[in-house]
Amino acid sequence: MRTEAPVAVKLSDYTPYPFEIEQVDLRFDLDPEDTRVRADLKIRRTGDKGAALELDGEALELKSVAIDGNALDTSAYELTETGLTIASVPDEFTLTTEVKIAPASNTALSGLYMSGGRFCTQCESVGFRRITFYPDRPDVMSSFKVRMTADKETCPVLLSNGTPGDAGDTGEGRHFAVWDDPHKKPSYLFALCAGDYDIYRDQFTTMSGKVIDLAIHVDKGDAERAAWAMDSLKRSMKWDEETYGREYDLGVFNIVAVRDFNFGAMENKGLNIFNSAYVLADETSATDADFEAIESIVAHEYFHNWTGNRITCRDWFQLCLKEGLTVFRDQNFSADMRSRPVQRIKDVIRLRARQFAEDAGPLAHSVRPDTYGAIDNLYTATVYEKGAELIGMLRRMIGEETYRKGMDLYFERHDGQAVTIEDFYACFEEVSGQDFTQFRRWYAQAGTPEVKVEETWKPDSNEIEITLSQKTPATPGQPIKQPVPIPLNMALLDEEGNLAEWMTVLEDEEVTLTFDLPEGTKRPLVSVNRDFTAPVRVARSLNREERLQLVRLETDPFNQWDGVQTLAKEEILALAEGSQAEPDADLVDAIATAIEGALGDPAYAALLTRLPDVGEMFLERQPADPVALNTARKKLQKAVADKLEDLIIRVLGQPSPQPFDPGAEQAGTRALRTAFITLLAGSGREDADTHLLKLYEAAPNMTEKLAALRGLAGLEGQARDKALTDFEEAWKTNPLVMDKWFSVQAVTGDAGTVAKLASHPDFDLRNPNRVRSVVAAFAMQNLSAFHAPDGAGYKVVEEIVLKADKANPSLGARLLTAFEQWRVLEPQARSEAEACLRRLQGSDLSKNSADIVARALG
Ligand code: 0A1
Ligand code: ZN
Repeated sequence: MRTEAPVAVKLSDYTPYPFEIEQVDLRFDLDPEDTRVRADLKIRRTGDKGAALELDGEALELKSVAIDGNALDTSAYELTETGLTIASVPDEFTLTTEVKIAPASNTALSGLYMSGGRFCTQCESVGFRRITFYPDRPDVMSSFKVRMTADKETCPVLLSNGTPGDAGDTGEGRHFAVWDDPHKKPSYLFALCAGDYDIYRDQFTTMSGKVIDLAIHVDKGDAERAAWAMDSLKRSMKWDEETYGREYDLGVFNIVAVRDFNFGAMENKGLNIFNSAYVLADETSATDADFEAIESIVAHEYFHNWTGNRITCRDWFQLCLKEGLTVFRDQNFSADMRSRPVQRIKDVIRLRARQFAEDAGPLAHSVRPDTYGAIDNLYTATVYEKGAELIGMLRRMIGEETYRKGMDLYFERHDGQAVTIEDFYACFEEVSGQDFTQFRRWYAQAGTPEVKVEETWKPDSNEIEITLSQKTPATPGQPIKQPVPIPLNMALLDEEGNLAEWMTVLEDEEVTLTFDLPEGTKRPLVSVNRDFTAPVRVARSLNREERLQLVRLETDPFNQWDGVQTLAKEEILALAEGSQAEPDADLVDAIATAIEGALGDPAYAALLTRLPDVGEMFLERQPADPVALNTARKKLQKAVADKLEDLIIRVLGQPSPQPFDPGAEQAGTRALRTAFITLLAGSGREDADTHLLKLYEAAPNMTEKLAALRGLAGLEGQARDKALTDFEEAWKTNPLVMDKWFSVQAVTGDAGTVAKLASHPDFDLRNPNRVRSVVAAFAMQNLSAFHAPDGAGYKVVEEIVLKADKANPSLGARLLTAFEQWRVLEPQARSEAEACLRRLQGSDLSKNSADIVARALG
């Protein structure tokens, strides 16, 4: 059977809801197979007299409907697969509905479901309609009161949004609890959790002296592993007070960790629900990357309390209003907690890997799209990551102080409202006196602008002319692009340092800047887009010599790193295309020198060792041959490893810092150690495997253990098998660590490895983390194997995704985005990928997946 792609929803069709829901009273009688939900909605007409009451509802078994206590006859309403319509309703009334749902069979993980035997919810974007009939849209905000009853033994803890009220026994082994949320909210922020947890508790005193009770709920026995998440939460609360003047607004803040979750975490009011991967961490079971991710996701969800919850989105087209802004806030929090330049580089790596690729392929869409098919597919790198870059540009253009004034005005003016991007920018226009009409094109136009830089040096007059021009490539549905304002931090550099530094906002298609320099000045070098002030691709026709010189003189840490990246990219391309047989010795020297020169800042040095990923190279030259690119990348990596051999052996011969601390300083030291472990694995040294096995066995923390395991996984032989067996034996009862075991093999193996992993007894199609640890790891991080010319990579992924998609459409669709780059591939892989997409299109896919496949095929 073939599923049609969903019908598009359009921004231009927006109309306000014609009723206000003044109060929502929910009563849950919780049971895994038969949960009853009674909703009393106090409703008042605000729009058209004749408007029918339309409520969303999905997978609900309606038991009764009443208006002001009078049961409605089936002829008084229309019930469909997607909702309930009552044609004639009074202007003010209370609607009561009762429905039955079955959380235990909800495998989509949207609405009320069970994870690890506990009840939990996920309502963004459209999960609430799977709990009760309701206008499930973000611009309908209401006060919610919740009363739930559940089995006392299996569910001793009962949580919802807001603050707890009455609680007690109801007899027959059941008990109840009431939660009241004083803040009006849209339904997507509703949450409920019930189960037996271990609880890690703490308190936070806000800037006005209010004491907040904080609690993180985790699986039995895991409480101590929530310590870092709690620490991150308290630092986030403090940071938002200091940086944005935002105080927490309820007496309690609860977090619940669940093992089965489609995304990272969810910002439900006062009750954040997290994928347990972003809560649980300790030295032996979590890597520094895990600690870092926990810190930033805890912050992200907490920051949503103001940017998302107090002020929310009018409709889902405005998703970037809360997500871009909140990512920008969490990135700055992380930069303040750690190192600003290192954070910037990591943010850009992520942006380029995920967003630039999205922007360059068939799934490209603008930061605020004006149409969508399946709403779950709107949670993209473009909305999140590019959305954050746009706020960063706004701040650079008006300065930090004015940015803060604009945010203050936004909070003051729109608190309690559901608003649009236009409302947001109106605040900044008011405080800055600037017009952001042209800037808002960034929200409407998809595609990554390319900025071309041309320089002319006139030695006779000591003048340098710099011509900057911009062009955004066509994207699906948007053949013609207009110029956008591009803020570029620039500098002129010479042997002594910076001759000049400034910011140019490139507003037109082209601009020429001329600088008169003092007599006798040697030709300066031009540094462009320092600190990556704009999310653009910079094109310059510099030769290797000039680029090497630029890396040597660069004073901006981001650009120095980026200069090395560009050199490495060109080298990998030359090696892959065969125009060069071996890596250039000067270039390898330059990379090694840059690394050696940065040893004082090990986190930064570690980033300098990183070579561009194969996927990044797809954007550089097409058609792309992933296998050749991977071989070329390895060649360059080996050359760098050879050059740094003594240093690597010396650094790895030193002990890892003890006692363990997850903070930035030690993490930096470990980052360099793991970078060197990776180089050692790629060195081709005969004793690499025994050396790696020793490092694996001796590693006192998961960061280094996993780096060694990953290095070994990519080699053949006994050392590899020994380490993989040992790791599995040691961690078989810890699912988060076992996810890592699955994923190291998926990123280093081939289609056969994936098939084997998928038939492992612990492979669980119902658990998104586990499925991602195999399929996403393989299809998104092991590109030479996924895009193997014989199509075996595609086939194995297709098979698993078809099964996963049946149970969980959101998961299935996300995995299928791995195909987004298929058109740029070399002919064999390309035709296999197309054949696979066509097979998928002819299969029984969820609407979410059908949407991705249809767009990918375009
Ligand atoms: N709002 C959350 C992310 C999120 C989005 C959708 C979800 O289910 C469909 C779940 C979580 C965030 O930005 O953290
Ligand atoms: Zn978010």
